[in-house]
Amino acid sequence: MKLHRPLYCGVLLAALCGPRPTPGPAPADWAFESKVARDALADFEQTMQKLQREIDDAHDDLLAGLRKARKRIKLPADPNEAKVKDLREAERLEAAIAHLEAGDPAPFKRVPRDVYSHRGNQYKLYPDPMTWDQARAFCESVGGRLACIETKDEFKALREYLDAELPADADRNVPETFPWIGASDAESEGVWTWINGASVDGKLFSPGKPEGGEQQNHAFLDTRGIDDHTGTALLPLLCEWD
Ligand SMILES: [Ca+2]
Repeated sequence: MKLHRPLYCGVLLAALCGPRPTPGPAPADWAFESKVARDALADFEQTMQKLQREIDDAHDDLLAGLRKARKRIKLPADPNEAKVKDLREAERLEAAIAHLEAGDPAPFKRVPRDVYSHRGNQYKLYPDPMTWDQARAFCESVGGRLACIETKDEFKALREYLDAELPADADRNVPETFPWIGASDAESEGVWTWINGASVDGKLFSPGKPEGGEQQNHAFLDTRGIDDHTGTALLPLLCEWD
């Protein structure tokens, strides 16, 4: 994961990567000689810093509002005499306050631009290849997870999306065009599960797959379904938000 963080989570995507990012200086290989480029970068950095201040202020306002709401709930000394409704609301507020006080961002869904939507879920193909573990960590770093494909309908829709994302002249039968998805049988050979805990429907495997036995324990999507591969292979990845 560390290897890829600078690649994706530099200045451009700082707003998407990790909790409450603080904009840092541009990477060394962005030390442009062109004045136009340097000026554009300086403008961008200024905007990012301004946005960061606004995010910090909004965070503080939210925390203050939640604390105020909690203060307004007066619970009797004996919890047995409290109304259930008040107790539950106090608990919810206290949990949210603790979350924000720990410095974690408000848990809103963060979905990047240019996602593909299907039946309430969003998906995005990231073409830069990485290992399965790195792909899993990357999707989590942008607020999603490696895609879990649980129905034939979802597979069909995603296949259309992936085909549309590839250049028209791309060879669609080479592994370089197949993305990692979130299934594995690494824990127990032959028992394929999605990272969301669901079992993999055997009917969704590509014909003749899985075939790699103990050598291949991580899933990618080929043109006909789920396929197995060695987790250290470098492939593109498909993230999902729900
Ligand atoms: Ca296996």
